Amino acid sequence: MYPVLLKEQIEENYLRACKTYAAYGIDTDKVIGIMKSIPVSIHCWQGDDVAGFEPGKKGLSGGGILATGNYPGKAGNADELRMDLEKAMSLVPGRHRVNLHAFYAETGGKPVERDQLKPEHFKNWIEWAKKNKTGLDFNPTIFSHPLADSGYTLSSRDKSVRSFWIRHVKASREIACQIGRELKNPCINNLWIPDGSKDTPADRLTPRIILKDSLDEIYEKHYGSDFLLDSLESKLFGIGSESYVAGSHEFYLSYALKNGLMICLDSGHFHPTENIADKISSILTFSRELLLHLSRGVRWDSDHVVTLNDQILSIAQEVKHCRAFGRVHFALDYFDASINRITAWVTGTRAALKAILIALLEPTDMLLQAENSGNLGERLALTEEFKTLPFGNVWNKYCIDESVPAGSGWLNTINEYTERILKKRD
Ligand code: RNT
Ligand code: ZN
Repeated sequence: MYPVLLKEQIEENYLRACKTYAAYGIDTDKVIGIMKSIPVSIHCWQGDDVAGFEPGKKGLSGGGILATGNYPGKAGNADELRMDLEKAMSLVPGRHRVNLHAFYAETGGKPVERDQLKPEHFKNWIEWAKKNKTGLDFNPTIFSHPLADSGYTLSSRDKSVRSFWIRHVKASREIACQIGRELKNPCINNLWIPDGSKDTPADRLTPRIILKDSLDEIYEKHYGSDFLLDSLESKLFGIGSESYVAGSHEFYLSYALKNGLMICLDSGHFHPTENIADKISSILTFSRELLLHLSRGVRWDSDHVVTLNDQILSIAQEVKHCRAFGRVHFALDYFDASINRITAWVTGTRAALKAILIALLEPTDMLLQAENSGNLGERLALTEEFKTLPFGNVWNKYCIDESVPAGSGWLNTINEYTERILKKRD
C-alpha cells in the first residue's frame, strides 16, 4: 500500500503555504477556485492504444503515429473504456472533458463507413457525458483505414479518396455540433490528417492546394460557435512522413487565420528544440482562441505520458502571462501501451493540472514589475526563487477539497481496480 496523506497534515501544510504565498500577493483560496473552472480534455484513446471500436478493427495503422507496448487490461469496448475513464477521472481533481475520435462510434456491431456516421452512433457517449457532467470533444479519424493507406487523404490526387474523407469530416462536424447542442457546451472538432511523404517530394505544392480546396468544401457550412468549434492541427513530420507533411504549421496557421478557424498546437509536433509555449502569444495576437494538445516527445513525436517538466510548465506559464485561461483549450494527447493505461491517464492529467496550478500560483505581478522597471537581474532571480514556492501543499489541499487522493495514495485505487477488473480482461 502506498502512503495516504493525513487530512490534518494537509490542512496544516496548506495554512503555512497560504501565508508564504500571501507574502507574495497570491491568494491561494482564489487560485484553487480558478483551478476548478479550468477543464482539461482527456483523450479517450489512451485507454485502448488508439484502436477504436469499428467491427473487425485491427488496431492503429498508418497515419504517422504509433502506440508501442502490450500491457494487459486494455479496454475492448465502449463500456469498458467508459468504466476505465470514470476510474481515471475519479482520481483527478476538477471537472474535465473527454475527447473522442470518430472510430469510437457505437454501431451495434454493424459496419458503418466513416462517411456515414451519425450523431446517433454517439448517443451512449452523450448520455454518459450528461450523467458524469463532463463536456465532450471530437476528432474525425483519418488513419487506420484502407483509404488512408496511400499516405494521402484530404490532399489526395485521387478524387474518390478525397471525397470520402471530405464526407467523413463533414459528418464529424455534424456529430460534434449535435454533441455540443445536447450537452449545451461547445464541442471542439479537431482535424488532423497524416498526409505526407517518407522521402523528399518533387511537388510539395499540389497536395497543399488540393488540401485547401478540401478544407474549403468542409468548412463551407457555418454552424456558429454555440455548439461547435473547429480546429486544425498541424505537424512537422510523422513515421513514414519524415520528409514532408502537407498539413504543416504554416499551412494551417494561414488557413485558420484567413477563415476564422482555431489552430491546434500539439507539443510534440515541432522540432525537438522548439517549444509551443513560444508560439502562444503570437497566435493569441491574431486569434481569439487556441487549442493545445499536451504531449511529451522523447527525441521525436513519441506521444509519451505528460510529466511535470519544463516544457509543460512553460506552456502553462505562458497562458497565464497572456491572461488567456479563458481563450486556450487544454487537451491531452499521448498513448502509452507499455504501462497500466489508467495510471498513464491519471499521471498525465495530474501533471498537466499541476503545471496549471503552479502557473496560477506564480507571483507574476512581481515579475512584471521587475521587467517593466528594467531590472532584468531581479526578474531572473525571482523566476528562480518562485520555483521552490510550496505549490505541493496547495495541490494536496486542492485534491482533498475535490475528494481525490493527494500524494501517491491514488495508486492503491488503481491496484485494486487492476486486480478486480483489468486482470480479468483477455
Ligand atoms: C497525431 C496527432 C493527433 C492524434 C490523435 C489520435 O500526430 O497528434 O492529435 O494523436 O488524433
Ligand atoms: Zn495531437
